[in-house]
Amino acid sequence: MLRSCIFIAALIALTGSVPIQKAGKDWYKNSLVYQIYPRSYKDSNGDGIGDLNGITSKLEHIADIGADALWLSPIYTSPQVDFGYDVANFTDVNEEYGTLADFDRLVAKAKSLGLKVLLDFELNYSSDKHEWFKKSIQRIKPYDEYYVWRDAKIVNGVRRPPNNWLSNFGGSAWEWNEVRKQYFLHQFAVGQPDLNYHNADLRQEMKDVLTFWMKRGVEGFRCDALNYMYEDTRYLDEPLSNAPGVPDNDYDYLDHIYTKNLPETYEVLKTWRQLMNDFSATADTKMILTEVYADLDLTIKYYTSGSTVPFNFMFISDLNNKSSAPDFKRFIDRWINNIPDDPSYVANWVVGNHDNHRAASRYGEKRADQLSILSLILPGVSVVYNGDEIGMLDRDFTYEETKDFAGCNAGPDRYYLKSRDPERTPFQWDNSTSAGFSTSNKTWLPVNSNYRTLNLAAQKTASISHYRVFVALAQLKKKPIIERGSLETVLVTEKILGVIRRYESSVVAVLVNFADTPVTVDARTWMNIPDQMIIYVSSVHSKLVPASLVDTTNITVPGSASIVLTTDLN
Ligand SMILES: *[C@@H]1O[C@H](CO)[C@@H](O)[C@H](O)[C@H]1NC(C)=O
Ligand SMILES: *[C@@H]1O[C@H](CO)[C@@H](O)[C@H](O)[C@H]1NC(C)=O
Ligand SMILES: *[C@@H]1O[C@H](CO)[C@@H](O)[C@H](O)[C@H]1NC(C)=O
Ligand SMILES: *[C@@H]1O[C@H](CO)[C@@H](O)[C@H](O)[C@H]1NC(C)=O
Ligand SMILES: *[C@@H]1O[C@H](CO)[C@@H](O)[C@H](O)[C@H]1NC(C)=O
Ligand SMILES: CC(=O)N[C@H]1CO[C@H](CO)[C@@H](O)[C@@H]1O
Repeated sequence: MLRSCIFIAALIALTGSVPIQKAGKDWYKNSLVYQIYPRSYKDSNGDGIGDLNGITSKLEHIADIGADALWLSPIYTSPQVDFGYDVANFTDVNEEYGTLADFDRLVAKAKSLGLKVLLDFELNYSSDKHEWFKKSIQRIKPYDEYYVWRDAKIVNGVRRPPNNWLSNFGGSAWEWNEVRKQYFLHQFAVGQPDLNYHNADLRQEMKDVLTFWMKRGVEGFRCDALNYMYEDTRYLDEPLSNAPGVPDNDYDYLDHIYTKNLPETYEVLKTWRQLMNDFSATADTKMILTEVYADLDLTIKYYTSGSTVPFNFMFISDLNNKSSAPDFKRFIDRWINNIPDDPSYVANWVVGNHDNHRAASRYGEKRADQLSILSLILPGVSVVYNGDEIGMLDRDFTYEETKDFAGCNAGPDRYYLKSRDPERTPFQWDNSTSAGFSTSNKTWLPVNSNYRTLNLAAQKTASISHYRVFVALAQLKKKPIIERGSLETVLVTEKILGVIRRYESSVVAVLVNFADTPVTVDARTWMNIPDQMIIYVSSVHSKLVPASLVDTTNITVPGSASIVLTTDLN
């Protein structure tokens, strides 16, 4: 039962100032990492493309939402075939995004706001425009072995690729080079030749790249597609996956036993961790985030190989809007129970990213806040993609509008299954031209037409908004109860997931309703919480009033709503 009993103190707590970010060796253990997609964040020069100076001008927003670190998707020199994931120079900034001097200004301002800067590290391949590749084609030492070159297989007098390996973007992973008269491997686009980590000179080059950026103040790296780093040097055909309905040129047609998750990957990661620890023994712990879409045991192994945050993609890969409360409980418990037993290892919760549909689109608008609530109340590192703090939605694209070549390659009938454009549209700052992203009305990807109502400025002034929910949660996250409190997950009913954090005499309790109709429960008994608690925040569509007192013995959770209750607001 709800009573509209408003506490003045509660309101002050809800609108109070943002706590200071943490420093020190343990800073990462209860941190909020905010992912920025630079091309779509903020355009400072009116060319319709986001840039570094744009990001610098918006760093206050990142501090305001309580982030500890910002991770920039690739900013390196690139022909932009895969929007920056194809790197032509690992130690320079893409012209469209600015210069190294702009980068230095970004880092300096971030530091002044207590924010750490993390970079994406594209370790697996380079662009075919990279000098190394040009020299490798010419067989110039030491570059000749920087890439994976193999002779053709001649079948009945016809030249064929060395084996059946497929690219993640469809078709053979091998491309013939007329000059060198060999095939090179590209597990992604043709313009992204795979680097050869079996070569010691190449391994050293990549370490030098890490050092280059650490000298410029970078405090961690997110390693892209790490599990593809090595492949089996016997170059055997991969077996068929027998996945139903998958065409024979689709990556999912094969079972990737020779090109993914090889044990050498873990060894290379350990050398990078050592390098980063040695770089500055007195500084805060450097963060390594590893992107691996793999089974739990393979993912968990990255903890003990130097990763601070082996991305936990459960909210993306394992769970969706059809999942039940027991499904959520099972996956959350499984992760918590599998973290290696050492206080240096903490959980992490990824809400969304630039490769997957937006959280509010995956789970539906009524559940837009559910993942933010769970990721910020559960212990450990919360990883949030820019725009999710205001509940941005996917934009539907036609095939003609599609820019992402993963979509273009899939063709007009399947592009929408592969394209990542929907979740990459410009950030919606306000209701002015191009949502305040750019002064130009022509932007590299179209702005979602919902920006007139769905934007940051509007959400800052509204009394209830995704932004307000998010900021309130981030403030709560800084408190000892979330940083150090105990954790329990319970099924209050088959439809209601409960998450309880306790610290000294305080309690924070989350109730998530997986039914789309209201459910009334005795949360007091099933969650062992006080009879009366205060609504700290609740999902926007719940229509519940923050700071009101509830009787937990008979509490009604609206359909699809999530509620965060507290015992006190101090
Ligand atoms: C990469 O950029 C750096 C500037 O940091 C420049 O000095 C270097 O020559 C470039 N390397 C290549 C291979 O183009
Ligand atoms: C549930 O997810 C599917 C797939 O992402 C989506 O198409 C559908 O709109 C979602 N349902 C709701 C109610 O949003
Ligand atoms: C875009 O801007 C140009 C120049 O300011 C203007 O002429 C045009 O009407 C605008 N287009 C749209 C769709 O707003
Ligand atoms: C645009 O946003 C401003 C500030 O948020 C607001 O005052 C104004 O009413 C909005 N205009 C429209 C047309 O929504
Ligand atoms: C619980 O609350 C509902 C209304 O939300 C009310 O109808 C019901 O009588 C209450 N039950 C008890 C035991 O108080
Ligand atoms: C995803 C990707 O391109 N992975 C490559 C990473 O680098 C190794 C170098 O040995 C390649 O073989 C992988 O295919």
